[in-house]
Amino acid sequence: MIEIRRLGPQIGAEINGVDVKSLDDATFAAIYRAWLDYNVVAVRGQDLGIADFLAYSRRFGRIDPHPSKSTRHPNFPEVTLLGVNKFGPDGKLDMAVYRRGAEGWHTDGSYDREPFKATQLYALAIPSRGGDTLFASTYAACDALPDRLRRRLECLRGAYVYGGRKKRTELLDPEDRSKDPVFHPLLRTHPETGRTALYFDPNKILRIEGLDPAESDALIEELTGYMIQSDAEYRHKWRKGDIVIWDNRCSYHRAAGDYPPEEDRIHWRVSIKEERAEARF
Ligand SMILES: O=C(O)CCC(=O)C(=O)O
Ligand SMILES: [Fe+2]
Repeated sequence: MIEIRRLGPQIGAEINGVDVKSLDDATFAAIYRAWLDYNVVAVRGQDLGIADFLAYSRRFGRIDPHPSKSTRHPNFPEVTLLGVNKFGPDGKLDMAVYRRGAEGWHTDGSYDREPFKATQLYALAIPSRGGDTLFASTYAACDALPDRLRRRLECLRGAYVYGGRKKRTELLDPEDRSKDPVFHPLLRTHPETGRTALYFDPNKILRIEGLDPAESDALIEELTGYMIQSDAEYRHKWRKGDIVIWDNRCSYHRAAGDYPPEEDRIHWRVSIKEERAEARF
């Protein structure tokens, strides 16, 4: 029997009592509903092969291979490997692999014309300490904006590229490192819940369209201050066999990036986009 338990005050839910390899449509619909309601969902205790992980992930939408080609699974390009090849040929810790996702709060795929709907991770190896993933609600960030700021954001868009202003593009192949920016409104209505969220990523934003550079920098700094609302966070402590999916349309996340580097922390990861046409089920 499926059991859904709320974890954080606004976001985060845990699901027990299911095997995602053999879910009927009604049980999947309950997981999907919980995900829309709680934005981050952890399904515990799964034992999956890579084809199982892909088949389950496709129930949420279309899987898109990540632009970081060097971290793709060699046989399954839609799957990104996290925590694999952490040490270079010289034996040195590769910080871009070890600290992937730990450089700050972010939403995945804002550099893409069609940003990621969801990101899903499956935990294959978990260190003895550290290595949590932190989440925060961007609905709450939007609700916290003062009226004057919210009204100002209504007609503004951000320009985004992979690597942002700091040009953190180490994980990309050299020929993929300079792409044109894409534009997204700073306030976005979630297409499935109808709620408005702050859509903003300080690591990938270049500037705010139509503002002079000083104004744009000042607004980026001001918005950064609203991202994390303390009653709207959830911190996931991983167990091997967890599948965690988060909704990039209404949450931020970051890796803690603090586990003992000599230990393994390995996940399969997929980026999921909106379905093009057909219904999901
Ligand atoms: O490894 C993690 O905890 C999350 C990394 C991350 O930001 C991502 O996979 O998008
Ligand atoms: Fe991320």
